[in-house]
Amino acid sequence: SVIVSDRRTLIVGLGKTGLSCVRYLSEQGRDIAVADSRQNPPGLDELKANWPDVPVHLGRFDADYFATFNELVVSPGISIAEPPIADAARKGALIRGDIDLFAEAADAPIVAITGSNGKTTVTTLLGEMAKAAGRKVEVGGNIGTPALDLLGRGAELYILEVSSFQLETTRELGALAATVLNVSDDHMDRYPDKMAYFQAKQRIYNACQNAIVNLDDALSTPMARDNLRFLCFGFNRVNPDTFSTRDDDQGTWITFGFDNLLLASELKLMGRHNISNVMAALALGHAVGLAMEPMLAVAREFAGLPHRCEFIRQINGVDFINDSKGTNVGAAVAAVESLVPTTGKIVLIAGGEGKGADFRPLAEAASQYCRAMILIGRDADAIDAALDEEVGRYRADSLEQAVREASQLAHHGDRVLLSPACASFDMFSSYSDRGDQFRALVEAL
Ligand code: UMA
Ligand code: ADP
Repeated sequence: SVIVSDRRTLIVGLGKTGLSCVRYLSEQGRDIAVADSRQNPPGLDELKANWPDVPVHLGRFDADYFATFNELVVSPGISIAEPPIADAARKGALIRGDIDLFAEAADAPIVAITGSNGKTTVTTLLGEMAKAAGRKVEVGGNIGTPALDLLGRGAELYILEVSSFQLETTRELGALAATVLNVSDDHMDRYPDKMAYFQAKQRIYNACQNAIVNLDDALSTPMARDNLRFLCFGFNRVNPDTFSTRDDDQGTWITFGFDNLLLASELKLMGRHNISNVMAALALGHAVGLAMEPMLAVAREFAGLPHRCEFIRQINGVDFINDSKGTNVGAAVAAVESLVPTTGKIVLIAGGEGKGADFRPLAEAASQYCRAMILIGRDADAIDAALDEEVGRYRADSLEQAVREASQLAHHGDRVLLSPACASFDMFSSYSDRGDQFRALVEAL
């Protein structure tokens, strides 16, 4: 890339991402400033302590100030449609994000994972597989550690979880292997329509070498396919270059090409969606040359992450399951479908901040599999309105009341599932806070 000596960069946002950009760009000796719309953003103390000379502009974004920069590095929590940012872009400023800076600087191959659901599971699983296969790997991005903070640690391979927000500001990621795991409604409060969300996700394939395509979701397929190699995954599609499944009298096999790799029953992960996640991780790993045996050993041992279809305890024959990370409709539907007990039904606790989603797919799953729904949070009404009449529904003002209600409604053999289909910020500080409170309440029953 060309180093323009008079380039002035405004870092927009002072959360984790903003700070990582300050750290990286100041190391590069670049002329930077920071803006955050909040009066007291989270990274302020650290900025003042370590980079006292970097100018900081707090409070309402000022279009005139933004227009004095020719490059804006925008954090994912801020929409690039915000007028001061859109204006600066119109005047010729380059709008980019931390992943774009990372792609330019990365000194080892990148594996990139996006999708509406399963990102963190696949990213973590693949990270473990790469370690087991003897690679020096750094894992980060949307999963937690900002991508730029992974640089300079001697990685041989980077594995990044990337969100649609991060992809909007990424021009050419140039991944060795990348995937859109699946696409269902999410973040409809940030996008004008589904197409815009889908297009943001598609940018993960820009300048990519190996696309890992989910055959069960057409929206996973790259739109542009020049010089792109395909490796596929999907259920019941045994084929060359495809990770798939095959059923026989021993059960469901996960396959590659025509070979059986392992039985789904050997996995500690629960649910059909996790079989898909395992196939995706194997395909990504294979695309970057990881050996199969260590990958399979990790797949067998991996027990999943907290708050994702996590079993808490059984009380009087009722399982309690924490899926607090089920923060959109697609996730909650997958959790319900995966967890229906053989003899009983599901009592589902859902609700929160709905992000403008269409709840009809959840209503359909509820009609089929749920004994009752307990609705909480800001968008309880929106979910209620989507539900069929015959589905029993109850309102709860607190998670505590919801758990109590659910445990009373559940029959022997049922499962009580917290999979809210919504963000948590109306009642909790985060999805993990919501899940931790749920766990504590269930343990206290
Ligand atoms: N904010 C303001 N004004 C500002 C800047 C930010 O109000 O000027 C608000 C945003 O609206 C948002 C919050 O601050 O509510 C955090 O935004 P941010 O961009 O500063 O976030 P970071 O702390 O940098 O964390 C981001 C990701 N957060 C978001 O995309 C909102 C983290 O993903 C990610 O782990 C981190 O970068 C490192 O890469 C979190 C997330 O919720 C876990 N991601 C969404 C998801 O998974 O659904 C996309
Ligand atoms: P993300 O990082 O994309 O939010 P996670 O791996 O954290 O994904 O999983 C979040 C939730 O999404 C899970 O708790 C589960 O309810 C659902 N989920 C996970 N994988 C899939 C999948 N492949 N398809 C549909 N839903 C999924």
